[in-house]
Amino acid sequence: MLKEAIYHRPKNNFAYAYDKETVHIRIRTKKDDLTHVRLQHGDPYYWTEDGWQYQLDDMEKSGSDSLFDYWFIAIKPPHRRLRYGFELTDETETVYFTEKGYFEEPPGETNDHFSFPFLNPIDVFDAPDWVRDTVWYQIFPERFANGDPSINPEGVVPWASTEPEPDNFFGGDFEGVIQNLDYLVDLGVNGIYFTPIFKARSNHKYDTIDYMEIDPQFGDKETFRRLVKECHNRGIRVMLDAVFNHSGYYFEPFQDLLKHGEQSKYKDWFHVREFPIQEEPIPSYDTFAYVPSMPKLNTEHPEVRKYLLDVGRYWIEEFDIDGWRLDVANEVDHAFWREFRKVVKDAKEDTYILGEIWHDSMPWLQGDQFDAVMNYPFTSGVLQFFAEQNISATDFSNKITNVLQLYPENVNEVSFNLLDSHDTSRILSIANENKDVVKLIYLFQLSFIGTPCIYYGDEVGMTGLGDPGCRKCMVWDKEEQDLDLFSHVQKLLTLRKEIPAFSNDGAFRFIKTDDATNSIMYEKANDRQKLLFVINNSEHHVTQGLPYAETYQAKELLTEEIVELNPNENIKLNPYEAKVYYIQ
Ligand code: ARE
Repeated sequence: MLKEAIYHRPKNNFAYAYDKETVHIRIRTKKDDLTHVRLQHGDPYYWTEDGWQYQLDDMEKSGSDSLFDYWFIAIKPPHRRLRYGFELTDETETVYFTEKGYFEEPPGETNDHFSFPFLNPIDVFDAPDWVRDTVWYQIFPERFANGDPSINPEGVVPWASTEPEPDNFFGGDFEGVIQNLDYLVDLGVNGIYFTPIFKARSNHKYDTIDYMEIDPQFGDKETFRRLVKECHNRGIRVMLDAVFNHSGYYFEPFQDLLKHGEQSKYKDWFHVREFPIQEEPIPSYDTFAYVPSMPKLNTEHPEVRKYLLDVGRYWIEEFDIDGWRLDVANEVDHAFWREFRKVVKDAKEDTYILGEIWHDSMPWLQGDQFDAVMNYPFTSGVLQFFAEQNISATDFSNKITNVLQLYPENVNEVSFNLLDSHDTSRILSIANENKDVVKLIYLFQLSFIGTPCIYYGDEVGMTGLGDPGCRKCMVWDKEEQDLDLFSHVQKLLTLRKEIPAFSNDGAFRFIKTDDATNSIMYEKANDRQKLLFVINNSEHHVTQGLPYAETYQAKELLTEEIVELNPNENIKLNPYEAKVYYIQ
């Protein structure tokens, strides 16, 4: 037994409250090392003359990656307290593992065990219920639709007349979004994430001038109010982008600082390292990256905190928005986010808080800060396997397993799973414009655990490399839209809505990964439904044996054919073909 590989730590992704009565326990061991793992657990205070009273229950191997196996069990401790240890068995020995190390016999002293002291309901990670059933659509407002040319910004160029540049304008606005909401309903999404809409100079609006004002090129507050209402009338939630890490150059307090230097009353609103202020060669104040026009805000300063918290509350209370996406969330202090959570949940209990973090985000996902993060680790696994075709099927399953083990299950169920965004190349371009591959990617994304997001225009086959190439004007001309891709996404969204096991009510499990054929098989299942996904991510014809010993009737959901799944017959797949069997 390789003890050095064994890892467990309470109160994070290895031991957490799943709901008000259930604790999930996981342990990591070396891959293929152990044959059996049991959890020894009991109430710390339940003693009789025979000593501590505990139970031993089997843990299930819930997944593996390239180095490790992960074991899982759900426990409902009757008095919400838990003391526990692990019984670990390999081919040659059984040992007991607790907070104090390894023992040959189960330790009788509960002091030695791991402790989950008490399941306090207020500490349970609790994202709004509606999020689990949400499919997001990301809109970059300058580029979605120009519905009111009378408010075009200066120097606007005709829609799609040229490539997007870092500083050109096409005049997208709220009216344009309102006019096209039925298109989104038809597609089947039910949440919109808007990149920033507040007053700013640039076309992307990440350089805020005034957080309490709508940028006039998008409309006014009345138009925005109408936009939110029209969305809500159609069952669509609205999430805005909060750029609280930094302000824009023309934000009044920063202008005051530039003007009055050390004498400015806003001196401490920012992080000035040295006066006089200079922008070159690198700014003498902290910024987003080294961008001088994005001075970092001092969120520890009480006035800054108050101002930004008021912003967080204002757009909820006055306009009824449903969520905040937090820009550069990991560079802002945790204390601020804890307060932010209180304020926005107080304004509306089921507000969704999504942090923009590209890395491991467990410290923000403990229930006291964010409800989710943008799941870029998911993105990178999907892109590498499907779009870039530079990792094997096994590497892919290792990566995805890793993503699932990184966070608690209740966190995974609301994780924001994106394929691309306004910061990256578009999915079709990353996939070398191979539409069949993109169809497989949508199948995987839309059948996975979490809440998927579609970047505007991807569904009709838009392309574009990087920022600003990915920010082209939305294609509205039906002749230029890829309607076949649109129908594919639409169909998957319908399946996600109609079959609970397709979405978050089905547990995800890889069944097989075949490196020789570059194909994968996974299952989504709950007590009532079972779905088998078979995906051929290669340019060859592929056959795969079934993972079942019995014969089943099934409906293939993409073709709607009724078929018999016979263990003696192979499944045949064309190049880049997928099959989804709904097993009866
Ligand atoms: C502009 C130009 C770029 C140029 C950049 C730097 O367009 O071509 O490279 O300036 O001078 C906004 C605009 C951008 C603009 C930028 C600066 O949308 O167009 O870029 O402002 O003016 C990291 C951060 C993450 C951040 C990304 C971009 O961690 O928070 O970088 N994303 C948000 C928004 C952006 C926005 C800003 C932040 C600033 O989503 O749209 O940019 O408000 C790795 C790292 C990540 C890194 C990621 C991407 O994986 O681990 O930490 O994210 O790559 O670089």
